[in-house]
Amino acid sequence: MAGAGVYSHALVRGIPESLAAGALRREGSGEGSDVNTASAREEHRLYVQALRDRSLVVTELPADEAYPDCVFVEDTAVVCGGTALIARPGAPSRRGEVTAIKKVLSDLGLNIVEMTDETAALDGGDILFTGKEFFVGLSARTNQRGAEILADVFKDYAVSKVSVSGALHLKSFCTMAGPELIAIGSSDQAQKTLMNMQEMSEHRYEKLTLPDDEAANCVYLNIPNKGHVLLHRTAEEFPDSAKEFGKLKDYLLIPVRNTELAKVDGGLTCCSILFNKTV
Ligand code: M3B
Repeated sequence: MAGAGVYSHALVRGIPESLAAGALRREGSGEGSDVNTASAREEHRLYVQALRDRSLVVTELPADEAYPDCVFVEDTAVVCGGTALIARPGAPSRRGEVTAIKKVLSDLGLNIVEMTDETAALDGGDILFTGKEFFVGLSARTNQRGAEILADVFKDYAVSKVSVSGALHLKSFCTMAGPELIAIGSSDQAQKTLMNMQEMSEHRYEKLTLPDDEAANCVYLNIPNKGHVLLHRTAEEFPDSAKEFGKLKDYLLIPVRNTELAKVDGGLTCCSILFNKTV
């Protein structure tokens, strides 16, 4: 992986029927609102189509009814520079999701490293790769041991830990939105976390502040000859944040609706593992 957003491949997975009743929810999350599975699948289809349209090679794994959260593949592996670190999801009910992911990433030619330490926990949603370094959110789902193992595996990069509370994952309120650009939500938690990250880093990043934390979870693609591409939440969902995205210059902006998976704490990055095989 050379820089943020440089990808040739994507791995996605279907939405099981079991998601609506069985997917984990943070306390108070999407309260009283049932997931409409048909709408969720339609939104997901458009998301996958947006990746395909940008000429990524997309592999789609079928859903597994035994794992209600299996569409959120981001949490199951961290891929960088030809190596896939298979995660050990912090939620015990999600651990089995990695088996199918490991097989397909291995079939795709990646070098597989497993996290066998039973004291380790790591969700990919807590891992922010900026293209230059890693930030690991220490959350209810990712612990010190998980972060240490990641640092061991991706030795070429600095790995800094930041504590995350009041949100599920680090990427619940921040992601990369450009080669040097961090998208960040406006909540105190988001702003504080960004300050911590900046203090630990030797690099200087630009920031894109979004009024809504949820909107700060966007997918940045840097595709040869296509320039900067950003999949972001729609104006209908987050009008104020969409206005901020609209100010980005020289970007192809692709609004993607994600109303249904959001009810079970899923954002745009959650639904794919993006990696580069052309290196
Ligand atoms: C979400 C899992 C939801 C489980 C992703 C990152 C931030 C907004 N019900 N997983 N990776 N979280 O998303």
